[in-house]
Amino acid sequence: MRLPGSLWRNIHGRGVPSRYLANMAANRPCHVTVLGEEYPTDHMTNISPTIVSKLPLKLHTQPSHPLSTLRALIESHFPSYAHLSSLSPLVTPYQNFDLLSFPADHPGRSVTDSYYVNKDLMLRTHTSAHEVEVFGRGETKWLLTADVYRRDEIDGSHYPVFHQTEGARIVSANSAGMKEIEEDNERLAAHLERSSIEIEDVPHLSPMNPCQPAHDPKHTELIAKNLKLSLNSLMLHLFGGRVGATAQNPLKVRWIEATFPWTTPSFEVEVFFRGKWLEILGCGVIYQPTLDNANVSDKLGWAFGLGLERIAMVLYSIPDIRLFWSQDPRFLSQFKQGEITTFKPYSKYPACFKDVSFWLPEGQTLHENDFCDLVRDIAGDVVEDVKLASLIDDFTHPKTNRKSLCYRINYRSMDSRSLSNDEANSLNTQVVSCLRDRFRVVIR
Ligand code: FA5
Ligand code: MG
Repeated sequence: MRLPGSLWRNIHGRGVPSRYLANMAANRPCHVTVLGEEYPTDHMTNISPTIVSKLPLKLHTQPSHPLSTLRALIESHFPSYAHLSSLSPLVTPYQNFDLLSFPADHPGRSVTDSYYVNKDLMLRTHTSAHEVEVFGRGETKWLLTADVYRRDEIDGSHYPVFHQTEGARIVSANSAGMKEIEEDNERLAAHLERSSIEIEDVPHLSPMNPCQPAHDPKHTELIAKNLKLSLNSLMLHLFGGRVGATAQNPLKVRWIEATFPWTTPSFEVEVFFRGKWLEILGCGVIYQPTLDNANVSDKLGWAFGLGLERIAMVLYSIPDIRLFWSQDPRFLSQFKQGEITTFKPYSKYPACFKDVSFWLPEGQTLHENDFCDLVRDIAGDVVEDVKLASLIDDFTHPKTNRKSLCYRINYRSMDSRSLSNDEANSLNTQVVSCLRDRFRVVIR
């Protein structure tokens, strides 16, 4: 891996540690600077300069930004909850995965899916990474909003950084705790009955979505019901009236069974918007070992994780996820803190497609996320999407056994000015040369 010197810095200590020699051999600098701190690199290091540059931005705390208004709107619906929004994105794989019972071979742990500073430190891939820590501090009802990072493809609804709000509630696992939940369920059900919302539900428990061995099924039913009522009422608060949800045309919400390693039963929620079901959150009854890890074994409860961009794209009619990162005054000046307004698109510049066709060295593969990160490091937000150009171009030569790939990159500026063909060519030339250096490919 070769990265620009501004971010990666070699530190020459006394003597030459073996890690230093290993990094030299891999053409990898010894240290990386993240949020002003230096960290040693190793074979897992894959955090890129583009990603590092996003870490200080915290869009969900920037006044007037749609993500900040949405965070405040969600918080206002849970006034008695603790509201957290300043936890560091750097977590250990132990926090992000192990404390939540992710199996050792879960694909989310791989360097193709997650960003690692080194083997012991990574960027959180979800806000659930903080569950054990926050429960361990004694919080019983809380919301936590934060930036999360995942290596992913590039298109209009996928960006390697997005924002989530985690919400959780735990109560004592005794009759007093269950009474508290039952009373809340009655209150929420009465409120929802009077509202225009059409809910497609699934049973709280099923053979594929079972109760935990440590739980009384009656308690699980009450907790799952409280989770569903709390979230249905949040959906109504967020979407009701705003996106044309009226008595004649009620808001449609659909519950689906899901699986998460640290909840069971588990669910996902989709909202019907402009003719499509949109997945906006995952949730469930917290797996008891997660609460044991937080030293609150005498409690039980629920947790959810909402995707803020997905919801904001619906509420504000924002068509492209890159726009959230725009510094263009034509974007930013459209929004005021606390107000949900319809985004007015400004002139869209023409797309500029460039193909990159190459042979991989024999036996070598190239993960699409590695290719996308390389392109983003060079072209930044000027790249709108990256697609495998055609299946024909993804083939293995019968004689040489070498694999050939062709990606089509769409360069298009979403900000300030049109991108000239010369500029797109120059970016594409840099992509090609970086691809040659980093992956030893042969350009076709
Ligand atoms: C999670 O991240 C779980 N941590 C949610 C959870 C929390 C489950 C607590 C149980 C208990 P998932 O990967 O499905 O789950 O992401 C949650 C939401 O984040 C999705 O529903 C979606 O709205 C949003 N999301 C996921 N991936 C992306 C992406 N690449 N771009 C934008 N939003 C995304
Ligand atoms: Mg999901």
